[in-house]
Amino acid sequence: MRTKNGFWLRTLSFLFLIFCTVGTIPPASAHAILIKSEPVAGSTIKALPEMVTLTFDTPLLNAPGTKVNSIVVTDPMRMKASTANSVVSGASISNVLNPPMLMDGIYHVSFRIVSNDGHPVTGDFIFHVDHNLNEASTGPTTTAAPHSGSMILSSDLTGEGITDEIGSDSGYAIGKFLAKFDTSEFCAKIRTRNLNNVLAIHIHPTNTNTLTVKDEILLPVDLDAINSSDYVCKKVDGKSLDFVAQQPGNYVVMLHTEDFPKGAVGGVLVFEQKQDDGHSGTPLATLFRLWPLAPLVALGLLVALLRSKRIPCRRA
Ligand SMILES: [Cu+2]
Repeated sequence: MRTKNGFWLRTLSFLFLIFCTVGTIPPASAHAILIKSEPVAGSTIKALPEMVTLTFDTPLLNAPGTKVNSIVVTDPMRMKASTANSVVSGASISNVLNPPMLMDGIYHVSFRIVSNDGHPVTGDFIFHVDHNLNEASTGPTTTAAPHSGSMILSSDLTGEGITDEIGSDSGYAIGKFLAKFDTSEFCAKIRTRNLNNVLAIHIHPTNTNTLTVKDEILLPVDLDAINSSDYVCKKVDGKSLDFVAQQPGNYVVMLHTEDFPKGAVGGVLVFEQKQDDGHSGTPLATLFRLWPLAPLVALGLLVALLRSKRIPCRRA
């Protein structure tokens, strides 16, 4: 009797051991599965959002500073619209978009991610941007009167200007903007302080009812505008420029950094000056641009003065 009990006990223990061992081996289907994306895969949206976010069914390997997880977005011209570093948060990964220009058409998203268990997964999908979407069903849309010439705008960007999220508390930026209506260009020069690794700069519309900043990019700003002494211009949609000119206070400049991908500093656009002749700046501004010649001019004047008064140069 004793030996029979011992046999069953050993057999059960053995089976239990096998069960436990098999149970701890991760099944082959543990690879992360994309369960959600913004924009939704295959969808058509009215405007390009400021970032693409993918959510998986399992946490991703978080290795900041490395490129183990990446998202690449290309625009309808197959130009890269994503930024170098994607940000991982739990089971989600986001990439702030920095499109060379805004256009309707097919955007392509491809990703390579590594889940916490070390399995790499790749995939891709598309979404469409069509700014005429829903226009027929919503009736007449608001239009802005066409502008001519140019307009100078400015913005003070602070962390407090980021209303939906927590912005940088030490970062600061001052932006000067030039809207050229005749050539449909939006130009910028931006001075920054305590803001490292800037990913993208966007002009966003605000929702005037809820006073929140919309996700869509109205105008992209070239990163070369940072600490540039001259305006750096981008070809943009003329209608968007007219909207901004009509009501600058309804638009927010937002600067995204690696530390604050959802916005480090932001500020509303402020009207400064309008020129109708198509030339930017005032005569004073033109004079100011020539300031490097000032010492030469001063020297010339001094020489002329010395000659006219015939003051002899003393020798030491
Ligand atoms: Cu933005």
